[in-house]
Amino acid sequence: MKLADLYNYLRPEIQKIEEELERSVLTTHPVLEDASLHLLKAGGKRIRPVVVLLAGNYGTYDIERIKHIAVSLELIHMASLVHDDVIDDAELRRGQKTIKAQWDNRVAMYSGDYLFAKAIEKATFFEKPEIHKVISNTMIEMCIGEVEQIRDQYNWDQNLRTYLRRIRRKTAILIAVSCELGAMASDASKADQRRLHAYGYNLGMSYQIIDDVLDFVGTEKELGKPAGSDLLQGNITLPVLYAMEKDSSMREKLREIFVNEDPEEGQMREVLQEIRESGGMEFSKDMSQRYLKKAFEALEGLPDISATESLQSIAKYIGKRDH
Ligand code: 2DE
Ligand code: MG
Ligand code: MG
Ligand code: MG
Repeated sequence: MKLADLYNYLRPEIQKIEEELERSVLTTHPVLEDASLHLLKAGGKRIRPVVVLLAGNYGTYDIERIKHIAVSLELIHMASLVHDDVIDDAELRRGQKTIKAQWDNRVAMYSGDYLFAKAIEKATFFEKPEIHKVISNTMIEMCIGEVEQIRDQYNWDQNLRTYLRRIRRKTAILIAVSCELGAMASDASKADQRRLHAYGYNLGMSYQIIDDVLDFVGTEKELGKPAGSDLLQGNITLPVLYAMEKDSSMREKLREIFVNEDPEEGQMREVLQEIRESGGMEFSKDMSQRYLKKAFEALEGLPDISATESLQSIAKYIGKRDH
């Protein structure tokens, strides 16, 4: 099954989530509503709600029950992006202007808070205390991830472990719990909840590593921002770590050109090219594929139902993603 087929087959459910999302951001305040709708209408793959719905099939499937989890997790994701774009000073998101660019940082901070509040409102429908606990922990981990990313900016001496820990917090955990909670709310077995968590975690890791590769090899049009933005902002991702590990003069070179955190354009272009040619792209893609393989393996113990096939399709799509 292809990803488009998967979305087609889930169409009525996705439609329902879409309507719930739209309903939940409506408010009497025009700016908060416009800003939230602006991000919502910019689209997105809705991976988190989709995996919540799929995971619901491993227990007693009830869309009326799990839709609240799907919507809440997507709202948390959206809120985190609105705040992230303030921190990263980003102009574009999903091919549209970010809230901070269209309005300003203050509107973005409060729109983000507003989306969080709406996510919490949905939580009133969650029946199990365990679900609240998992979500709170996830949000805490995401905050830690962002704070550590700031701490590690321009730190040319960091290692693979700090990188993996960072991407686990900023991306993988939310996808992992989306899978897990869909199953938990549907009373799936503990073993299946664990398998789905492992699937989501490995899928998220694989996804973020590819995202970090694409930041080097994608075109400005595909990325919606200039290539090399991560490095320019001092965010050290896997290809850079590899290039520095392979040739320590690269580490010194980066230290030098980023001495004032503002590299000269020509030097930046040169170093980007060197990283592209370092073997770091191949190494990173390879590591991404290894996580993907683990995601497939996590699915092995699950029953042979169409949801399992759909989760495989999502993993296949992530493996082929090139922009
Ligand atoms: C995106 O990372 C960051 C996602 C996590 C944001 C978390 C925040 C903490 P990127 P892109 C802001 C607050 C959130 C809570 C409490 C849930 O690498 O390239 O900047 O998409 O991603 O901008
Ligand atoms: Mg960002
Ligand atoms: Mg960021
Ligand atoms: Mg990125």
